[in-house]
Amino acid sequence: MAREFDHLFKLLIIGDSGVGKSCLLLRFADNTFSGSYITTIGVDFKIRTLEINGERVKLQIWDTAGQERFRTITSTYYRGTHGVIVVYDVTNGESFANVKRWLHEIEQNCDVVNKVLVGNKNDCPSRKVVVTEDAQRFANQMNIPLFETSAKENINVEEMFLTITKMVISELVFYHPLLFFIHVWNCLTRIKSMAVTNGEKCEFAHYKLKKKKHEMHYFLIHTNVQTMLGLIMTKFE
Ligand SMILES: Nc1nc2c(ncn2[C@@H]2O[C@H](COP(=O)(O)OP(=O)(O)OP(=O)(O)O)[C@@H](O)[C@H]2O)c(=O)[nH]1
Ligand SMILES: [Mg+2]
Repeated sequence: MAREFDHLFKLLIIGDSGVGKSCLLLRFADNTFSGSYITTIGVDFKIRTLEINGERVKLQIWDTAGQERFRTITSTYYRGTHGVIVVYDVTNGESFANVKRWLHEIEQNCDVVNKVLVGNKNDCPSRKVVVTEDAQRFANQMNIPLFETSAKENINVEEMFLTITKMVISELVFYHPLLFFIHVWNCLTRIKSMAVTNGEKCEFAHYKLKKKKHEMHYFLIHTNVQTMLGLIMTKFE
């Protein structure tokens, strides 16, 4: 029986109240948008499964409440999180200023986690107060990718979720040699079954197989270098 998914990741959306966290999630999970504002109470979540490089990735996306009165509840939801999406509203300077506070909260609750910074409501130039250059400079300083999105107009939403998912995958593959081998094994099995079941796709599958082999060598070298460096470091500690 085919597996339902190859990876299960938990993503968390945080940011000030009213910046559009729930709308981003609704756009990504259900491709819908509503102009009326219903503040989130506590936490809510939605699931969407993506196919990335032939692997099924199930995303469990937690949408937290931005309102101060729910802060204590929200902090418990950081446990087991693979990626955090920090949202501000490009039409609200205060929500951008508060991003530092949200990043600090992540630091206090997670050891190492993938992050993206999202400037939402990027659909009305006349109301925009957080200019792209300032946001980009800040994102570079913090070493976090920046996305300017619109849940309303469906701009950059899919790209943003895809990027953070790929960041989580590459980190997993990079830091855990065992997972790397499972990943390669999964790819090879999938490509093989594709080649068997679909005659005309054989050539394409063969090409992908060759490409995967290159990737495998690349990652092998990297993981070995990582391990060696780790060993050297422990000798000097
Ligand atoms: N113009 C515009 N409005 C948006 C966009 N995204 C959300 N909104 C509006 O902003 C308001 C707040 O959106 P929500 O998604 O509920 O905000 P939230 O961040 O989840 O707020 P809390 O649950 O209180 O933390 C709603 O009225 C939405 O219609 C967008 O991309 N563009
Ligand atoms: Mg909400």
